[in-house]
Amino acid sequence: MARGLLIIDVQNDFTEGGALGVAGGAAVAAGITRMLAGSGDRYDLVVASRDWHNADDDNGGHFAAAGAEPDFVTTWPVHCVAGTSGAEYHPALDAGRVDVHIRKGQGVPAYSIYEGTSDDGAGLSDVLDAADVRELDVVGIATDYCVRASALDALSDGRDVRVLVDLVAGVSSDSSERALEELRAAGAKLARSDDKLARSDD
Ligand code: VGL
Repeated sequence: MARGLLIIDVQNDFTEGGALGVAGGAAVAAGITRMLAGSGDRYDLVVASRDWHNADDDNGGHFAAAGAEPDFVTTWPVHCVAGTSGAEYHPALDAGRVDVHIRKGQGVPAYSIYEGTSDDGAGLSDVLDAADVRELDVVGIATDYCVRASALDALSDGRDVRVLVDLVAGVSSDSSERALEELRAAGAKLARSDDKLARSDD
């Protein structure tokens, strides 16, 4: 049985200075790189997602209409447009460690990595099955949106899921805390990248 790492949306637009910058995003990028450098054989498979939206439409209402204020819950500023620097991985993330790249959100809101496809057109479940990955650690941005949705889908997909709480960053601290509690109630373990459990009642 193999263990995999899911790196969710560690992209310039979701880090400080980006279109939808999340506090702590750059530190998450650097922390993931540090973890992978420190224990290179910890994961049999590393999969990373990128939001990859269309430039010329509102991506199914995901982008706030021109002139309207985004509500930062279901509508957002323009972000992660395919091919722009905002959609690239943050430079502190060592993308050379990524085995499979998943892109999602072309014309639609797509919070979960399960909504995307690899460069070969495969969905995540098939990618994980091909490598016999049953155990998954989840890290990235944003705790309360794409990390939450991806980890919930991984649980529904029958994987053993741990969220590494020192390697996630969220849009708001309240909704991030709620998301972590929801994930724990759904069966995820909350752990730290040093392998210690983050919550004693897990
Ligand atoms: C995300 C808000 C809008 C995320 C994506 O990656 O969590 N958040 N689009």
